[in-house]
Amino acid sequence: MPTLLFKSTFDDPKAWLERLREFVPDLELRVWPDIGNVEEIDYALAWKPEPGDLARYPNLKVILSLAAGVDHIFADPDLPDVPVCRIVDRDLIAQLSEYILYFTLRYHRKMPLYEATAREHRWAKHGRCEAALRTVGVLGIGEIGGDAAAKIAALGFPVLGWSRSPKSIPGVESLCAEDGLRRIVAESAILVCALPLTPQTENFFDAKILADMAEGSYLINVGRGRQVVDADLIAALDSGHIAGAALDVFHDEPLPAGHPYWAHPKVEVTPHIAGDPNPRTAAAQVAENIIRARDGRDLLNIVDPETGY
Ligand code: OXD
Repeated sequence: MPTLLFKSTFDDPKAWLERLREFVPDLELRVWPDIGNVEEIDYALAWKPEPGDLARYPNLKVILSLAAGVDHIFADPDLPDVPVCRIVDRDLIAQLSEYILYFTLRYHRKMPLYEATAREHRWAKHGRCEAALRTVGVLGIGEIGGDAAAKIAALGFPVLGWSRSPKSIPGVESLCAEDGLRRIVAESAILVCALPLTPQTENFFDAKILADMAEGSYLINVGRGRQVVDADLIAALDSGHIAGAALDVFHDEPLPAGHPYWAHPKVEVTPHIAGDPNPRTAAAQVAENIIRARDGRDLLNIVDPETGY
Protein backbone atom coordinates (compact mmCIF):
# COMPACT_ATOMS: atom_id res chain seq x y z
CA MET A 1 0.00 0.00 0.00
CA PRO A 2 1.57 3.34 -1.05
CA THR A 3 1.90 5.63 1.95
CA LEU A 4 1.91 9.39 1.56
CA LEU A 5 2.96 11.85 4.22
CA PHE A 6 0.90 15.05 4.15
CA LYS A 7 3.03 17.82 5.61
CA SER A 8 1.28 21.19 5.53
CA THR A 9 -0.49 23.28 8.10
CA PHE A 10 -2.08 25.44 5.37
CA ASP A 11 -3.83 22.87 3.18
CA ASP A 12 -6.78 20.59 3.89
CA PRO A 13 -5.61 16.94 4.05
CA LYS A 14 -9.17 15.57 3.85
CA ALA A 15 -9.87 17.23 0.50
CA TRP A 16 -6.57 15.95 -0.90
CA LEU A 17 -7.06 12.40 0.39
CA GLU A 18 -10.58 12.12 -1.01
CA ARG A 19 -9.45 13.25 -4.43
CA LEU A 20 -6.18 11.25 -4.44
CA ARG A 21 -8.06 8.04 -3.57
CA GLU A 22 -10.09 8.42 -6.76
CA PHE A 23 -6.84 7.69 -8.60
CA VAL A 24 -4.96 5.55 -6.06
CA PRO A 25 -7.71 3.72 -4.09
CA ASP A 26 -5.29 1.94 -1.75
CA LEU A 27 -3.39 5.14 -0.84
CA GLU A 28 -2.69 5.56 2.86
CA LEU A 29 -2.36 9.15 4.02
CA ARG A 30 -0.40 10.04 7.13
CA VAL A 31 -1.13 13.58 8.20
CA TRP A 32 1.71 15.17 10.08
CA PRO A 33 2.22 14.97 13.09
CA ASP A 34 0.39 11.57 13.18
CA ILE A 35 2.95 9.90 10.97
CA GLY A 36 3.20 6.43 12.50
CA ASN A 37 6.20 4.36 11.54
CA VAL A 38 8.63 6.61 9.61
CA GLU A 39 9.89 3.61 7.63
CA GLU A 40 6.49 3.17 5.99
CA ILE A 41 6.44 6.61 4.34
CA ASP A 42 7.01 6.33 0.57
CA TYR A 43 6.07 9.81 -0.66
CA ALA A 44 5.72 13.27 0.86
CA LEU A 45 3.27 15.96 -0.25
CA ALA A 46 4.60 19.05 1.45
CA TRP A 47 4.42 22.81 1.86
CA LYS A 48 7.18 24.47 3.89
CA PRO A 49 8.43 21.38 5.76
CA GLU A 50 10.75 22.24 8.64
CA PRO A 51 14.44 21.83 7.76
CA GLY A 52 15.51 18.26 8.53
CA ASP A 53 11.99 16.86 8.63
CA LEU A 54 12.05 15.09 5.27
CA ALA A 55 15.33 13.38 6.20
CA ARG A 56 13.46 11.38 8.86
CA TYR A 57 11.88 8.96 6.36
CA PRO A 58 14.48 6.39 5.28
CA ASN A 59 12.33 4.97 2.46
CA LEU A 60 11.12 8.24 0.98
CA LYS A 61 11.08 7.96 -2.83
CA VAL A 62 9.68 11.28 -4.06
CA ILE A 63 8.91 14.71 -2.62
CA LEU A 64 5.83 16.35 -4.14
CA SER A 65 5.63 20.10 -3.58
CA LEU A 66 2.17 21.30 -2.63
CA ALA A 67 2.78 24.35 -4.82
CA ALA A 68 4.20 25.54 -8.10
CA GLY A 69 7.26 26.82 -6.23
CA VAL A 70 9.85 24.50 -4.71
CA ASP A 71 12.08 26.98 -2.86
CA HIS A 72 10.32 25.95 0.38
CA ILE A 73 11.61 22.39 -0.21
CA PHE A 74 15.13 23.22 -1.42
CA ALA A 75 15.63 25.58 1.56
CA ASP A 76 16.24 22.42 3.62
CA PRO A 77 20.00 21.80 3.99
CA ASP A 78 19.30 18.15 4.91
CA LEU A 79 17.00 17.42 1.99
CA PRO A 80 17.13 13.72 1.10
CA ASP A 81 18.49 12.92 -2.34
CA VAL A 82 15.19 11.99 -4.02
CA PRO A 83 13.35 13.62 -6.95
CA VAL A 84 11.29 16.73 -6.22
CA CYS A 85 8.19 17.46 -8.32
CA ARG A 86 6.10 20.60 -8.43
CA ILE A 87 2.48 21.28 -9.30
CA VAL A 88 1.79 22.58 -12.78
CA ASP A 89 -1.95 22.90 -12.78
CA ARG A 90 -4.38 24.76 -15.03
CA ASP A 91 -6.42 26.10 -12.11
CA LEU A 92 -3.33 27.28 -10.20
CA ILE A 93 -2.12 29.04 -13.36
CA ALA A 94 -5.57 30.57 -13.94
CA GLN A 95 -5.75 31.84 -10.34
CA LEU A 96 -2.39 33.56 -10.61
CA SER A 97 -3.34 35.11 -13.95
CA GLU A 98 -6.59 36.41 -12.44
CA TYR A 99 -4.63 38.09 -9.66
CA ILE A 100 -2.10 39.61 -12.06
CA LEU A 101 -4.81 40.81 -14.44
CA TYR A 102 -6.85 42.25 -11.59
CA PHE A 103 -3.98 44.40 -10.31
CA THR A 104 -2.84 45.31 -13.84
CA LEU A 105 -6.30 46.68 -14.65
CA ARG A 106 -6.66 48.20 -11.18
CA TYR A 107 -3.50 50.25 -11.66
CA HIS A 108 -4.17 50.94 -15.35
CA ARG A 109 -7.64 52.34 -14.51
CA LYS A 110 -6.30 54.26 -11.43
CA MET A 111 -8.70 52.49 -9.08
CA PRO A 112 -6.72 53.26 -5.89
CA LEU A 113 -7.05 56.95 -6.77
CA TYR A 114 -10.78 56.68 -7.53
CA GLU A 115 -11.33 54.86 -4.24
CA ALA A 116 -9.52 57.63 -2.38
CA THR A 117 -11.56 60.40 -4.01
CA ALA A 118 -14.79 58.45 -3.52
CA ARG A 119 -14.01 58.21 0.19
CA GLU A 120 -13.97 62.04 0.20
CA HIS A 121 -17.26 62.08 -1.76
CA ARG A 122 -15.49 63.92 -4.58
CA TRP A 123 -16.57 63.58 -8.21
CA ALA A 124 -13.10 63.78 -9.73
CA LYS A 125 -11.84 62.47 -13.05
CA HIS A 126 -8.19 61.53 -13.14
CA GLY A 127 -7.52 61.15 -16.87
CA ARG A 128 -6.68 57.97 -18.68
CA CYS A 129 -4.08 56.28 -20.82
CA GLU A 130 -4.77 53.95 -23.73
CA ALA A 131 -3.85 50.34 -23.00
CA ALA A 132 -1.90 50.39 -26.28
CA LEU A 133 0.39 53.03 -24.78
CA ARG A 134 1.03 51.31 -21.44
CA THR A 135 3.70 48.63 -21.46
CA VAL A 136 3.34 45.75 -19.02
CA GLY A 137 6.40 43.65 -18.20
CA VAL A 138 6.34 40.11 -16.84
CA LEU A 139 9.50 38.76 -15.26
CA GLY A 140 9.37 34.98 -15.53
CA ILE A 141 7.25 33.78 -18.46
CA GLY A 142 7.06 30.07 -17.69
CA GLU A 143 3.65 28.42 -17.27
CA ILE A 144 2.33 31.04 -14.85
CA GLY A 145 3.88 34.29 -16.04
CA GLY A 146 3.47 33.21 -19.67
CA ASP A 147 -0.27 32.63 -19.24
CA ALA A 148 -0.71 36.02 -17.56
CA ALA A 149 1.41 37.77 -20.19
CA ALA A 150 -0.68 36.31 -23.05
CA LYS A 151 -3.92 37.35 -21.33
CA ILE A 152 -2.65 40.90 -20.72
CA ALA A 153 -1.54 41.14 -24.35
CA ALA A 154 -5.03 40.02 -25.44
CA LEU A 155 -6.40 43.10 -23.65
CA GLY A 156 -4.37 45.35 -25.94
CA PHE A 157 -1.33 46.21 -23.80
CA PRO A 158 2.16 45.98 -25.28
CA VAL A 159 3.73 43.17 -23.23
CA LEU A 160 7.37 42.40 -22.59
CA GLY A 161 8.36 39.10 -21.02
CA TRP A 162 11.74 38.19 -19.55
CA SER A 163 13.05 34.67 -19.05
CA ARG A 164 16.23 32.60 -19.16
CA SER A 165 15.51 31.21 -22.60
CA PRO A 166 13.46 32.85 -25.40
CA LYS A 167 9.74 32.04 -25.43
CA SER A 168 7.15 32.25 -28.13
CA ILE A 169 3.91 33.59 -26.63
CA PRO A 170 1.26 35.36 -28.73
CA GLY A 171 1.46 39.14 -28.31
CA VAL A 172 4.49 38.99 -26.00
CA GLU A 173 7.95 40.27 -26.89
CA SER A 174 10.36 37.77 -25.39
CA LEU A 175 13.51 39.23 -23.79
CA CYS A 176 16.48 37.48 -22.20
CA ALA A 177 19.76 38.22 -20.45
CA GLU A 178 21.04 41.50 -18.99
CA ASP A 179 20.08 43.76 -21.88
CA GLY A 180 16.55 42.30 -21.90
CA LEU A 181 16.31 42.89 -18.18
CA ARG A 182 17.39 46.50 -18.55
CA ARG A 183 14.69 47.04 -21.20
CA ILE A 184 11.82 45.40 -19.36
CA VAL A 185 12.65 47.22 -16.13
CA ALA A 186 13.02 50.62 -17.81
CA GLU A 187 10.02 50.37 -20.16
CA SER A 188 7.31 48.74 -18.05
CA ALA A 189 4.65 50.95 -16.50
CA ILE A 190 3.46 47.87 -14.61
CA LEU A 191 6.05 45.24 -13.76
CA VAL A 192 4.98 41.77 -12.64
CA CYS A 193 7.33 39.42 -10.81
CA ALA A 194 6.47 35.77 -11.46
CA LEU A 195 10.02 34.53 -10.96
CA PRO A 196 10.92 31.44 -8.96
CA LEU A 197 13.06 32.09 -5.89
CA THR A 198 16.62 30.96 -6.65
CA PRO A 199 20.00 32.27 -5.47
CA GLN A 200 19.94 34.51 -8.61
CA THR A 201 16.55 36.05 -7.84
CA GLU A 202 16.97 36.57 -4.09
CA ASN A 203 16.93 40.35 -3.32
CA PHE A 204 16.23 40.97 -7.01
CA PHE A 205 14.28 44.17 -6.31
CA ASP A 206 16.97 46.17 -4.57
CA ALA A 207 17.54 49.94 -4.64
CA LYS A 208 19.30 49.69 -8.02
CA ILE A 209 16.57 47.79 -9.92
CA LEU A 210 13.87 49.88 -8.27
CA ALA A 211 15.69 53.07 -9.35
CA ASP A 212 15.93 51.69 -12.91
CA MET A 213 12.16 51.08 -13.03
CA ALA A 214 10.14 53.67 -14.93
CA GLU A 215 9.12 56.76 -12.97
CA GLY A 216 5.61 56.25 -11.54
CA SER A 217 5.50 52.54 -12.35
CA TYR A 218 3.84 49.77 -10.33
CA LEU A 219 5.11 46.45 -9.02
CA ILE A 220 3.00 43.29 -8.69
CA ASN A 221 4.79 40.46 -6.84
CA VAL A 222 3.46 36.91 -7.00
CA GLY A 223 6.96 35.40 -6.85
CA ARG A 224 8.45 35.26 -3.38
CA GLY A 225 8.92 37.84 -0.64
CA ARG A 226 12.65 37.26 -0.49
CA GLN A 227 12.98 38.67 -4.00
CA VAL A 228 12.26 42.14 -2.61
CA VAL A 229 14.46 44.22 -0.31
CA ASP A 230 11.58 45.61 1.73
CA ALA A 231 13.38 48.73 2.98
CA ASP A 232 14.40 49.62 -0.59
CA LEU A 233 10.86 49.19 -1.90
CA ILE A 234 9.43 51.31 0.90
CA ALA A 235 12.01 54.04 0.16
CA ALA A 236 11.13 53.93 -3.58
CA LEU A 237 7.40 54.19 -2.76
CA ASP A 238 7.97 57.02 -0.27
CA SER A 239 9.99 59.00 -2.81
CA GLY A 240 7.15 58.60 -5.34
CA HIS A 241 9.42 56.89 -7.88
CA ILE A 242 7.32 53.71 -7.58
CA ALA A 243 3.60 54.55 -7.57
CA GLY A 244 2.31 51.41 -5.89
CA ALA A 245 2.91 47.76 -5.13
CA ALA A 246 0.59 44.76 -4.92
CA LEU A 247 2.33 42.18 -2.77
CA ASP A 248 1.09 38.64 -2.21
CA VAL A 249 4.30 37.15 -0.82
CA PHE A 250 6.60 38.20 2.01
CA HIS A 251 9.85 37.38 3.78
CA ASP A 252 7.88 36.15 6.78
CA GLU A 253 4.43 34.70 6.35
CA PRO A 254 2.04 35.50 7.91
CA LEU A 255 3.26 39.09 7.47
CA PRO A 256 3.92 40.30 11.05
CA ALA A 257 1.22 42.66 12.37
CA GLY A 258 3.72 45.49 12.87
CA HIS A 259 5.24 45.31 9.38
CA PRO A 260 5.26 48.72 7.62
CA TYR A 261 3.63 47.24 4.49
CA TRP A 262 0.29 46.83 6.27
CA ALA A 263 -0.19 50.55 6.83
CA HIS A 264 1.62 51.85 3.75
CA PRO A 265 -0.84 53.82 1.58
CA LYS A 266 0.79 52.65 -1.64
CA VAL A 267 1.04 48.96 -0.76
CA GLU A 268 -1.77 46.45 -1.19
CA VAL A 269 -1.11 43.36 0.91
CA THR A 270 -2.80 40.03 0.20
CA PRO A 271 -2.11 36.94 2.33
CA HIS A 272 -0.46 34.66 -0.27
CA ILE A 273 -3.75 33.95 -2.02
CA ALA A 274 -2.80 34.67 -5.63
CA GLY A 275 -2.73 30.92 -6.26
CA ASP A 276 -3.83 28.13 -3.93
CA PRO A 277 -3.28 24.51 -4.95
CA ASN A 278 -6.66 23.00 -5.70
CA PRO A 279 -7.04 19.27 -5.00
CA ARG A 280 -9.97 19.01 -7.43
CA THR A 281 -7.75 19.89 -10.38
CA ALA A 282 -4.22 19.09 -9.14
CA ALA A 283 -4.65 15.74 -7.37
CA ALA A 284 -4.61 13.81 -10.65
CA GLN A 285 -0.99 14.75 -11.37
CA VAL A 286 0.10 14.09 -7.77
CA ALA A 287 -1.56 10.67 -7.99
CA GLU A 288 -0.02 10.09 -11.42
CA ASN A 289 3.44 10.74 -9.95
CA ILE A 290 2.77 8.28 -7.13
CA ILE A 291 1.75 5.64 -9.69
CA ARG A 292 4.74 6.42 -11.92
CA ALA A 293 7.16 6.26 -8.98
CA ARG A 294 5.67 2.93 -7.89
CA ASP A 295 6.05 1.58 -11.45
CA GLY A 296 9.56 3.01 -11.89
CA ARG A 297 8.49 5.35 -14.70
CA ASP A 298 9.59 8.95 -15.41
CA LEU A 299 7.93 11.50 -13.16
CA LEU A 300 5.92 14.56 -14.24
CA ASN A 301 7.00 18.13 -13.47
CA ILE A 302 10.27 17.06 -11.95
CA VAL A 303 12.44 19.96 -10.78
CA ASP A 304 16.02 20.47 -11.85
CA PRO A 305 17.87 21.08 -8.55
CA GLU A 306 20.41 23.21 -10.47
CA THR A 307 17.91 25.78 -11.72
CA GLY A 308 15.35 25.31 -8.92
CA TYR A 309 12.36 25.02 -11.30
C1 OXD B 1 3.15 28.43 -5.24
C2 OXD B 1 2.59 29.40 -4.31
O1 OXD B 1 4.37 28.30 -5.35
O2 OXD B 1 1.39 29.33 -3.98
O3 OXD B 1 2.35 27.76 -5.90
O4 OXD B 1 3.30 30.29 -3.84
